[in-house]
Amino acid sequence: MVKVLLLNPPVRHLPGEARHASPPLGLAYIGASLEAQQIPVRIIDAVTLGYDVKHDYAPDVTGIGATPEMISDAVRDFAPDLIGISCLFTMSSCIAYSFAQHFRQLCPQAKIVFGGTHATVMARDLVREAFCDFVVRGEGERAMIQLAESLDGRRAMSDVNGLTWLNSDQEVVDNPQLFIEDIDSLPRPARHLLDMESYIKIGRMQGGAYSQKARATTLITSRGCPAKCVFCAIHSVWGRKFRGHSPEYVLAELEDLKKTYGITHLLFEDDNLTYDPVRSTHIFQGMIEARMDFTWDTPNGVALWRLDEPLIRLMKAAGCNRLFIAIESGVQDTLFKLVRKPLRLDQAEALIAVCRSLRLPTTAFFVIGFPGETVAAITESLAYAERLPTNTVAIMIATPYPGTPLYDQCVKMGYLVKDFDVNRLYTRVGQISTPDFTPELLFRLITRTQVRRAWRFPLSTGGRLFRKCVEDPRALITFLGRRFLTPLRKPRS
Ligand code: B12
Ligand code: SF4
Repeated sequence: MVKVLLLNPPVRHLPGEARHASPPLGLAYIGASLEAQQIPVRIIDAVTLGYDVKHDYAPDVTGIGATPEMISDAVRDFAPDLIGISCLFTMSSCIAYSFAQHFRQLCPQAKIVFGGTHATVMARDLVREAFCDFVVRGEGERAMIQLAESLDGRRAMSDVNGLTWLNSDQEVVDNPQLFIEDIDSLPRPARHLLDMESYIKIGRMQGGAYSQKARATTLITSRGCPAKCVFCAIHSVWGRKFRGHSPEYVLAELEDLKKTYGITHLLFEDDNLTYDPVRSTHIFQGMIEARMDFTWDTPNGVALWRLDEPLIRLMKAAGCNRLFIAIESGVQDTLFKLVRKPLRLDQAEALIAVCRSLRLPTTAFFVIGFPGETVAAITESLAYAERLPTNTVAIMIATPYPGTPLYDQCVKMGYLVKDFDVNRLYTRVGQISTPDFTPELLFRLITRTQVRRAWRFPLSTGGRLFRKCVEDPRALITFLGRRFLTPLRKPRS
């Protein structure tokens, strides 16, 4: 029987970027599916192993986590036949590749397969690399079982869902990629294959600033989103059809998180937690009826266009203690025409008022710097962000990830910056330059907005920081340096 090792590689770490460590849910789902077929599987999370150490993985590439050498013994001892490497983030992909190169030397008999958002988009290039045998495009649960069967001689390679591989003529073959229709048929993520205490102890999952003190963990209850926001990279893996776990499946997972790991705070990583209001109503009602007593938030942002007042009230009653909401632009025309998000600003404002009346803290996400956005429109959007009565706003720069309409548009129009660098595709590093704006201008505008907003809302997080900076100018220099200026530098970190 084929033995499978799954690796969550370290993430690239840019100056000023907050560190994170959250359970690699995708690998835990794959692990559970392999275990259900009695296929021996092990997960190594290189992020948490060596979390406190920064390493140079390649020239100009600093990341947090273990080096390939640090996990060599564990890999050699397990002697895997198939090594699966998760490669979600474009900006961290070179670290994933460096691990594969190391494994190639360490266990030359093992096949190496990549999966995840970035690998899915780059599949045809990746399989031509010496360190990569296969890429699974899209969801990995079924495909990894099929690939293991194929390596055991029980299935044709052409019959592995979403597999990209080289045939005997060295031609790249893309097997059809089918989505898993009934995601309740998947076993719950095998968190027992992870060191769950390490994430809880580190306490820096996405949105970690709000969950550090609790025993927190992440979960994802749905896949796919029908919207077409130009910067979004999820569709290559999840598709456009919304597929949700049933309330029963979710509530059973929540019970398990409480009983097995003593979790008290949840981070729903869904792209669209409330897309199906009936499903989400049952989930939240179920949490209340079972007196689960979690606090929870939505660090990945909820879609306001699928929310209404009764649902927000129910969310609050079910323990929601902060809503992260994706507004993106304060200019309706930009939202509809450039971002292509189906959100009406008047609807957003009404729902934010509901949150305020319920004393439910909110953080709004904004993105500026879309091709076609004029300086006047950007300034108007930022003025909106400055006034918006949410507790905080996070303003990001539009980032062209390969596989997104935004990337294709920038390539077509010649809008990628001259020193475009996939290793720096981070939402605080501008990589788009148009006749209207440069990354430097966007930075200046964002900084100005945050300072003005802090002045306008002195009791907000930004406002408190602002007062601290006024009292001690060194704090201001550190803050501005960390948050805004360092990402502009070339990345010798
Ligand atoms: C949670 C999350 C994070 C978390 C942690 C993720 C983790 N450790 O798993 C944190 C906070 C670290 C994070 C950070 C960032 N993120 Co993020 N994140 C997500 C999010 C919302 C959910 C990921 C998740 O858990 N999915 C659930 C599991 C079940 O799915 P999965 O991991 O994709 O795994 C499935 C498949 O991909 C595949 N698969 C995955 N690995 C493997 C391995 C093998 C061998 C195989 C066969 C298959 C396979 O099978 C799995 C099961 O079906 C996704 C959006 C999304 N819906 O996926 C964005 C997403 C992955 N993030 C994204 C981005 C842009 C970022 C940042 C760059 C943002 C920024 N600040 O600039 C940073 C990167 C930081 C860095 N230094 O590299 C983009 C990726 C785009 C890209 N090409 O880079 C996404 C797609 C969001 C989007 N809307 O576009 N993120
Ligand atoms: S609503 Fe969210 S998940 Fe859906 S396409 Fe837009 S950014 Fe992506």
